[in-house]
Amino acid sequence: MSDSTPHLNIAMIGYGFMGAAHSQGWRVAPRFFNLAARPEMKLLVGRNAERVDDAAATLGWEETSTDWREAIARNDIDVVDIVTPGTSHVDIAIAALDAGKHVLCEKPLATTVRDARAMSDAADRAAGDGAYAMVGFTYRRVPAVAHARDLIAGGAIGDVRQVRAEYLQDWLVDENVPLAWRLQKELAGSGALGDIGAHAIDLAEYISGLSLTQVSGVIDTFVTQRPLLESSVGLSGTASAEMGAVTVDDVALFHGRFDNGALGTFEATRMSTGRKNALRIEIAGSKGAVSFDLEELNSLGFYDATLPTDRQGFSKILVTEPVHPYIDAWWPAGHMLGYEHGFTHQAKDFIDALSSGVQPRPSFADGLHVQSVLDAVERSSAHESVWTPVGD
Ligand code: SOE
Repeated sequence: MSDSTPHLNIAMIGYGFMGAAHSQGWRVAPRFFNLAARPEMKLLVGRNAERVDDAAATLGWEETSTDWREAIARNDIDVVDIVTPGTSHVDIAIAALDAGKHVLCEKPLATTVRDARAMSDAADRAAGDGAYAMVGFTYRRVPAVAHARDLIAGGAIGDVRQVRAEYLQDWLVDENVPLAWRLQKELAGSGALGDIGAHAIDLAEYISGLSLTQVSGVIDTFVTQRPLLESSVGLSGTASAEMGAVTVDDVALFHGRFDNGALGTFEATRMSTGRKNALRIEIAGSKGAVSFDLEELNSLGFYDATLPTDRQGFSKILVTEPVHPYIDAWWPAGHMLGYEHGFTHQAKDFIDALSSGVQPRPSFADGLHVQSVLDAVERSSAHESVWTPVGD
């Protein structure tokens, strides 16, 4: 990148878990990828002045503010990156898009279909003026995931018939984990369903190239009261003696029908004792199958049913060759990548799209679709798991 490379000034709203991950992406992307514009980590926004100053110093942001409206009002800000709890996405994203800023927004897009639709409409309006919006379904940027999609798009497994997608965590097994924002419906929208089920839905559709049209599901909450947080809205914090109601699901299970007639099973849970961050997808087709597990993210399982029977079997492709997506910017073959690389690839892909004036994916319309699936699962669960159309 030369000195004449244009700059893209970023303002990031929020600085928790995702804020740290996005910062890593903005910081590292220009050092490994040849980008047409250089991201500048200009402004970090958070409500508490002291904490946002500390976060900016740690994560590498130039300036801070305690009001997200400052990011919208400033002419020198090109991109607004939203990593706040779900409930605030709608106001920030629409204000930013209406002001002509590009927007990157964490998933799920919103807490309701109504808000997600308003955001998608705002994104359509802004795209007409050259400002683009993207949702942070980061796992699309894991090389093995992108490779699985390429294989399926190239016909390597034939027609997709079955999809199995599960995202399993266990951080809520402990009943003393306090009532953080991810456990409150008004802040998060839903629980395991929206927080991690949204990833399983997006990945299943992204890898298979299919779209869910109807679902039948059940959601449940096993621990209905948790200690209130004494301070902060983060995942951690001190638990007080007072209890509050958990208003979101701990577990969501559903079946889905895709637009080509394929069937899917989905599970999202933060109660799967022993499973820390197991996002697993298996897709079976008429000529083969692929299988991915985030806990082994450098590899992809592949079964080729067209081989002579005596040679058939799942093989493990180590997705670290320069021919694999994103890899030629990194290390020699076999030198592993990790969780954080997805955020670097996300920053790279976003900047590439903005620089070439094309709509980055997943778009807000894609985010609205996932929100509609989440909503259909909740409605199905409320009506004895009846098959429910996904109404985008
Ligand atoms: C962010 O993309 C995210 O979905 C978090 O919100 C989840 O809690 C995390 O475990 C997976 O990533």
